[in-house]
Amino acid sequence: MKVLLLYPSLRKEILGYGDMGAVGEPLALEYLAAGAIEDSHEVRILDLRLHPDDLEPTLLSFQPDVVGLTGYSMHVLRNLTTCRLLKSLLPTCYTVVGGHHATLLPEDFFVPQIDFVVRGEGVHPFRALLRALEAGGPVPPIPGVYTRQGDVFVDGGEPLSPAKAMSSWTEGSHSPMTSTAFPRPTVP
Ligand code: B12
Repeated sequence: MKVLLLYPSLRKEILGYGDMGAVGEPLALEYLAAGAIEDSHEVRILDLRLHPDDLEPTLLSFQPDVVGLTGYSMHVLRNLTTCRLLKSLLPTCYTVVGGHHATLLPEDFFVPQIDFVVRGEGVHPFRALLRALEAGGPVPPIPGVYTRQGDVFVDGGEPLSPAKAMSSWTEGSHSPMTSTAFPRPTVP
């Protein structure tokens, strides 16, 4: 199958320093690609932070069967818009979202333009999903994967590795989401 993996771009809409202020290689997508290539899928990664204008041309020239999107919480709205555009251009292409926000709040992606939401570790469920899609017929329950069936998303079971382990606060992480890590200063 032809698989396109997308890292979203926000330009300077959310972070003042923009996409290029703190850019790392799209490691999650590289892991997913490595797994999919093992199963002989044709895979491309498009990092929209570096190539913000290439989405439509790539969709139209590559004609992927499956598009996988990663993202943090700040990327949710952009990923929803991207999937809507994608479905309007390629109605039969499957859309899969994963990453930090999909792990924390998968229900934010329970919308018609998204077909699968992956929680937690992604390589094994993504491989299993691609195999199932390639085989055709209904997708069996896959741990960590929510599958859209009409208007509802069906839970394939707990992820193989605990989703919480990916998001819980640990000393040394750089962006705490809890108020205990950086307590508010008391105002005299
Ligand atoms: C390295 C890192 C960075 C690096 C590199 C980031 C980059 N863009 O490449 C730097 C230092 C630059 C960085 C910056 C920021 N970061 Co940062 N960062 C991390 C860190 C420590 C590891 C992320 C990583 O590379 N993991 C390795 C990859 C392989 O794992 P993964 O992304 O989780 O992917 C796996 C699964 O999620 C899943 N998956 C992921 N995508 C997809 C897609 C599909 C289709 C599927 C099926 C599966 C799937 O499969 C993958 C393999 O198992 C995490 C904390 C953590 N411990 O995870 C925070 C973290 C992701 N960062 C966070 C934040 C907030 C930021 C900043 C916004 C901070 C800021 N205020 O500036 C910036 C954003 C920069 C930017 N422009 O994008 C938050 C996100 C919170 C959230 N709710 O979204 C985290 C979770 C830290 C935290 N606990 O708060 N970051």
